[in-house]
Amino acid sequence: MLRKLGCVVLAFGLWPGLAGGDEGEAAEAAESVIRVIVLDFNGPDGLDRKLADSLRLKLRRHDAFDVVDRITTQQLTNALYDSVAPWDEPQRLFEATGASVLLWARATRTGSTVTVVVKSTTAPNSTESTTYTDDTERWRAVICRQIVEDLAGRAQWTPPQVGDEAEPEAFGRPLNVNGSFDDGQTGWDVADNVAVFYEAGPDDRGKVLRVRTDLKRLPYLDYRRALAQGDADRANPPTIEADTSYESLGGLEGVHVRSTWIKAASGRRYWLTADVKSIAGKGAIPRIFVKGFLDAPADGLHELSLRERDLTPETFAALPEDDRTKLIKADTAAHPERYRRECYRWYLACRSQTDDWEHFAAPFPPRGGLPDNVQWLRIDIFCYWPPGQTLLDNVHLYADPRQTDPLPEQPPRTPGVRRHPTTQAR
Ligand SMILES: [Ca+2]
Repeated sequence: MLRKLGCVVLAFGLWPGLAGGDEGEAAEAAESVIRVIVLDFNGPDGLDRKLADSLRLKLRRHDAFDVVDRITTQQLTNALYDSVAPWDEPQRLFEATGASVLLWARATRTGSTVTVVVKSTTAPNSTESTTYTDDTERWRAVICRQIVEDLAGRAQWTPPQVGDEAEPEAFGRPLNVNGSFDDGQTGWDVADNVAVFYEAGPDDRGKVLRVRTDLKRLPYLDYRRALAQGDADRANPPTIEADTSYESLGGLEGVHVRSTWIKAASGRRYWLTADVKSIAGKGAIPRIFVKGFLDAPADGLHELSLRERDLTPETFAALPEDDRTKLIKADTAAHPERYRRECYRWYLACRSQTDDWEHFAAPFPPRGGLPDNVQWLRIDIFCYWPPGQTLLDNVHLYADPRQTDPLPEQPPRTPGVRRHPTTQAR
């Protein structure tokens, strides 16, 4: 837990233009960007250098701050200072970099407690000092966050959390097929009868999905591979030994159960709901992904298509270019789903706290509407750790009944995070 010692001299008043706005909208409230230089301070225990890097990174993510990079900082401090310390004559650095704030920090550890003394000098030369302590393993992240919040004079933006918005009392029809599983595997990956079952559930729920992850992984993966190649029979599945170790299926690959394709609508908001019951191996945390895809240009043949045409990657590559192009064109027209590329991902974490049925629901995207490059959606139920058995029912995808108009996509708030260049629709 963060325990702040001493007064917070950096907060509220150092930069009055930044203090006192609404949480979460720092960018709009900031009147100007403040250029900051963070010095490396090589303390005896090696904590300081990483702290300086973390602080630069965290400040850089904040719209209100512009940070001089580490290499420039090191080169300048070596070039500008000889007998005097940079913090004793900060004007040289201010003039060389255009920065108006100089920060340096000294970290010391006593037992599990880390104490960080941060000194800040604002141009022309007014130095303040603040002490922070933390005794958790995440001390660097905790203290950096506190420093940045103090510098900005406001709490850091917190992303939307599950539970922020109450679940609507009434939805329209689900957009996915057979989320109740009452029609068995219709609308979902087929049962493999080893890890994935559609069967009569308890508690008058009709049919439910049962997923096992407490299995030896290699025999199970061999079986799935044989199924994919038509060399195994679901109706006559192998007996696979149970395994609840870290080496188990749940400890490594986990089990995915995917829905059929759902046409996406850009600008739309959705809700995903699910009922989950952990039956053997308590505290299951299935993640129910909703993955977004686009129809992307193909530059080769899908492995299933190769097999269907009695081709291998080598024999395909040996064909004349015209023939390859024609084959790809014909196959993408016949099987567009094989060439879809993932371009969006969100998930509902169903962290069950009891061994009874629990209901989960959340809207997505967390902010704004669905990006316009998403053409298809697919629900992907992922069960993994702890190894055990999980029942799922009523996994429904709905259009948000509260939404009246399409919403624009909200871009990532972290600078440098961009949509991948290959995720453009064809
Ligand atoms: Ca059901």
